[in-house]
Amino acid sequence: MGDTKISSLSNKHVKIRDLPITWLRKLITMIQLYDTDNDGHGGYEDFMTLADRLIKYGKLDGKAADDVIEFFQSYGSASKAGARSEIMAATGTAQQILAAWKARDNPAAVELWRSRYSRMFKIFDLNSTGFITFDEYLTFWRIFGIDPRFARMQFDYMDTDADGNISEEEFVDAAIDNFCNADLDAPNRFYGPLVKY
Ligand SMILES: [Ca+2]
Ligand SMILES: [Ca+2]
Ligand SMILES: [Ca+2]
Repeated sequence: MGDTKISSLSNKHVKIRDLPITWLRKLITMIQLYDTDNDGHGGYEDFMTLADRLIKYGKLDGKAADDVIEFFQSYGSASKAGARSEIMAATGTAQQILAAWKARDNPAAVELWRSRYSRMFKIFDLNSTGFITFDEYLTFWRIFGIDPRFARMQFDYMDTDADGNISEEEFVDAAIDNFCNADLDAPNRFYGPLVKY
């Protein structure tokens, strides 16, 4: 695979066309899902739309609804320093992809993603049981508008101990693998079927 060679390239000189195609498709899939207003990149308004959808579909109110808004506000904010904010500050899809590619090789950025996805897990654990059931998982697909026919396949893929629920560790590991794994045959579909590119 050409992945090792690409990872060792100086990030400054990486072009979109140099990136492994499966990883690129995963990133474009993710960016398109977050880009709810289709202006080419995931920005603050998009995150607020996702928060509204989750509150509505999850029938949340009170503190649960406040937590969702706070989570998406912090996730969508470009004001904080670090690699994550470089992704959020990017104003186009290509810029956002290249910033994400750089973040992938940065342990501090990956740690930040882990903590974001830990919080995301708690948000989608709608009834705070400490695990995500398949029904709760469908809410995740619904707010992003992903075709639910593929939800069971991905749920079973993430459920590595096959206990019928997604634990926080399973959720975060799958999210980070989706983001970091540049193998061409990577089977993880954390954000659903990949877009064509
Ligand atoms: Ca947008
Ligand atoms: Ca739950
Ligand atoms: Ca499990």
